[in-house]
Amino acid sequence: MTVLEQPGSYRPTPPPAWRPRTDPAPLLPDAEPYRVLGTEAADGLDAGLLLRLYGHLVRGRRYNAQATALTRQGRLAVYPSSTGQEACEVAAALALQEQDWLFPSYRDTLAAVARGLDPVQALTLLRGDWHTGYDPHEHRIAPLCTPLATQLPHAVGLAHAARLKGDDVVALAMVGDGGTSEGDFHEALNFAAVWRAPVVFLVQNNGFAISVPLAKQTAAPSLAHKAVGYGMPGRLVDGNDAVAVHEVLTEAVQRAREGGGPTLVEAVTYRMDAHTNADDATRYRSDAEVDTWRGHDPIALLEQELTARKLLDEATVAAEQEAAERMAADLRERMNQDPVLDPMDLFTHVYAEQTAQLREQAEMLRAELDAAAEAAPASPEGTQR
Ligand SMILES: Cc1ncc(C[n+]2csc(CCOP(=O)(O)OP(=O)(O)O)c2C)c(N)n1
Repeated sequence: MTVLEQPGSYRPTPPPAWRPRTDPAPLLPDAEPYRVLGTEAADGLDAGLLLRLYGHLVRGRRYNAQATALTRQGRLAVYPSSTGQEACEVAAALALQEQDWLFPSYRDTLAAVARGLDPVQALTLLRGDWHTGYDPHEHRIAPLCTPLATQLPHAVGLAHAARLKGDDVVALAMVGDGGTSEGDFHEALNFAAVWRAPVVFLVQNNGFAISVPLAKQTAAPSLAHKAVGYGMPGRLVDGNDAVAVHEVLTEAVQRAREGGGPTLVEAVTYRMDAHTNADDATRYRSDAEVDTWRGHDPIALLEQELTARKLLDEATVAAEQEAAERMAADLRERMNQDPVLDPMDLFTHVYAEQTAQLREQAEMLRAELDAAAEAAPASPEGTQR
């Protein structure tokens, strides 16, 4: 007699004993973002580190202001400012060792510059040029990535490959809160955790993905909580506290280097400027909200700590401001020079061996350029724009 013929007597066999494969408790982020400045944790901090961070933050803010001004002068096509987020940018760069790799998004110019990239080269792409503008291998900085979150699987791939080769390399990948909704975010974190790849994911939660606020982006308790689903630790940090971000990232990088696997860090911060110069932020957020964040400014927080510890005097502030002005003047001057570009360059790096179709297109362009050069009076400057 079957079970169906005896409905009242059916007793399901209990499932095999189940327990989580990983204890989720140690992976959970703290309830509150981790802070150092203005707390007891700041006692005994290395003065050299504080002053180094301060100098980078001051120059970084000036860089954002100058690059934004260059968009108004038509020298840059677009600039996504990281004003308000400088602590994340600088700490990300300083947490890495020389042999490590940085995978930035379009907003992370400052991180690239803090890692040593020429400030002009960092703006080449945003100037409307067709290529990255720098050699990614020279400073181990991947191209500033515009398609959201695609830099994350690249970072995981590089880190995993480095480990297979036995190279001591950690990859730090930066992404915005909006980018966490992309499939690439999921694929990168899942692969990284399964393979224990030496990667650190830094999410800068700056409140918005253009006009979309975080509440419409995710229903998760925090973005750091997402880490638990992949089996890696999630850390929540005050993204405007440069020392806290530096400490958390340095720990995560160290953990990755020692074979401990990836970490997801959510830095809670705020984008003080509009999404880019092409955006009007007043259409989706209030001045009062922006003012609240002005009271938690990353540079002011560090200045307060330095002043309280008598590490900052007027002369030091003036010297840092002067250094920032010199950097801005140099940036202005070099960005105001017209680059001389060869349109034929378009074909140079597409394939190692050019296809017949590309060869045909290149010949067509060559002929058009030659015809245009014959028709117009010769220009010694070459092609300008
Ligand atoms: C795959 C992809 N989809 C859409 C866009 C258009 N886009 C550019 S920026 C942006 C918002 C991203 O916000 P977030 O990830 O929070 O980073 P933030 O700009 O705040 O630094 C969107 C949707 C894009 N660049 N790539």
